Amino acid sequence: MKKRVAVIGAGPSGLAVLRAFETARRAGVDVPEVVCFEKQSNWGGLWNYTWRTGLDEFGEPVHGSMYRYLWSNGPKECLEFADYSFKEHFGRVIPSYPPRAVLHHYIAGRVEKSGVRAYIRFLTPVRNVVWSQETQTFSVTVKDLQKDEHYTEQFDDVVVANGHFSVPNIPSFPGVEGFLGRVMHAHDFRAADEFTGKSVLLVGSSYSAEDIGTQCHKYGAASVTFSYRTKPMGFDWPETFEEKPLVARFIGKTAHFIDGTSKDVDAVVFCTGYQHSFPFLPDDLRLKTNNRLYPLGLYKGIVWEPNPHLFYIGMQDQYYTFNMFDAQAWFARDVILGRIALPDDATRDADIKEWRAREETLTNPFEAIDYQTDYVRDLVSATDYPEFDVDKVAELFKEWEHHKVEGILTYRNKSYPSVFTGDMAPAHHTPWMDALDDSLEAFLSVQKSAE
Ligand code: FAD
Ligand code: NA7
Repeated sequence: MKKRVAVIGAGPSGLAVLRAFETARRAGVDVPEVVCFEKQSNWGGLWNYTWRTGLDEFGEPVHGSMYRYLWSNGPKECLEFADYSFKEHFGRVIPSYPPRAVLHHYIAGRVEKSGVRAYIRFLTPVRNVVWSQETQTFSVTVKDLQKDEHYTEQFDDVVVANGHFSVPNIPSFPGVEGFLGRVMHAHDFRAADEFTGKSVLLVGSSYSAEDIGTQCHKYGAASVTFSYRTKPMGFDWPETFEEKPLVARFIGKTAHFIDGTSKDVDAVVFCTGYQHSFPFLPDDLRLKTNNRLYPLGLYKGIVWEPNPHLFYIGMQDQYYTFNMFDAQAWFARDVILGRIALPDDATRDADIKEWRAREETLTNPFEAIDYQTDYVRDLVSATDYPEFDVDKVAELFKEWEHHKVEGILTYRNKSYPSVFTGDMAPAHHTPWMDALDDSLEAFLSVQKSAE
């Protein structure tokens, strides 16, 4: 009987797996039957915008954490697919920092062309995965949301690609229950114009705080205050911004910080990160980790150590995204196809420990970029995923870091060359701070040449 592979999730990671198998099939390889289960009605994962928060129309937790007016927070040249350039997709060069809809179009375009939609069962969340030692197969139970029915099928391998920026981590602070204003997590943030004229407090000091804070400023917030636990972001913020240490308590509309200072605010947004969550997996198959570059338990960051029929894609903290998911998907595919022979348990364990030990020595973003670059290089060299110059991508990431330090409100006006086609991106027709329309049509209208 033909082998069967289940893929959980049709975001960029799950789609990379479908694309990997389809590429092999089209090259004449006898590939397994692949079935992808996706709980949303469309593909693209987080890039598939939803206005909903909380529960969806079926009572399922809403996956989406993206918001209106979200623009890529890194250069598109760093995430470009090695087998499908932006130029190929759009038929011309486009600026380096596209809004969400443009990136969704790009992700979808590649998989549409490879015809993999037929492998996806939409509106079908995975509920339960059980491994049988006896039959050496997984029983995967899913719910068909439209029919309101559960069913179970058998698979030889399972690939978990359900993302890890969807289930919010929400701490509590004394007095927050009595705060006289809006309190929410970044997962539920949808539009910055809700905060026009308001003073906003963002708890957290990473990407969500930085981006939601600058969005609120762009759409007219009166002030933006960040509260950090470990260290401030330290950018050269506009004068209506402040960075404060951790909140000690809330009284009325006032946030009191542990350094004894305070600030009156209208709204609090917890930008306190996300949890890796796999409610459909039993303990013996479930990855337990925080958001980091090398979670334990995964050989090459992909293959579940205790059971190499289970794979995880995209579970790392991410500098690299789409092309790293591709590199992982090609690797997982080749293990499943028997093209990559896994070493014995002890060798796998030693390899994981070596990567993890190096991860623990990293002290700054530049070292972290080099680390993830080496990780991607290692994966790409193991498969027939098109070789690409990861050192050039690393250089672009480092340039991006410098550009953010030079101007947190202006870095998105910069342009970078494609690692694949060599073309320099043109400047966008409108500086990011003035570009209030984030639609694909507005973004792709008249372009200027690179500055
Ligand atoms: P996801 O995109 O989360 O997709 C997972 C899929 O699994 C979803 O479609 C979901 O519906 C499905 N799923 C979940 N549970 C189940 C289940 N039980 N059964 C079936 N299906 C299920 N990256 C960048 O490169 N650039 C950016 O600018 C950028 N901005 C970001 C902004 C925000 C606010 C967030 C939260 C993330 C951002 N990212 C960005 C990172 C983002 O994680 C990746 O770009 C990418 O979306 C990860 O892909 P994924 O497929 O691993 O996960
Ligand atoms: P991250 O990058 O995981 O960052 C989480 C932030 O939340 C980080 O600054 C943490 O502080 C902070 N945090 C976590 N728990 C607490 C508590 N209890 N109190 C105060 N602060 C806390 O998540 P993001 O949402 O910013 O980014 C995730 C993705 O979304 C990313 O890929 C982006 O592209 C968009 P710490 O520094 O650990 O002290």
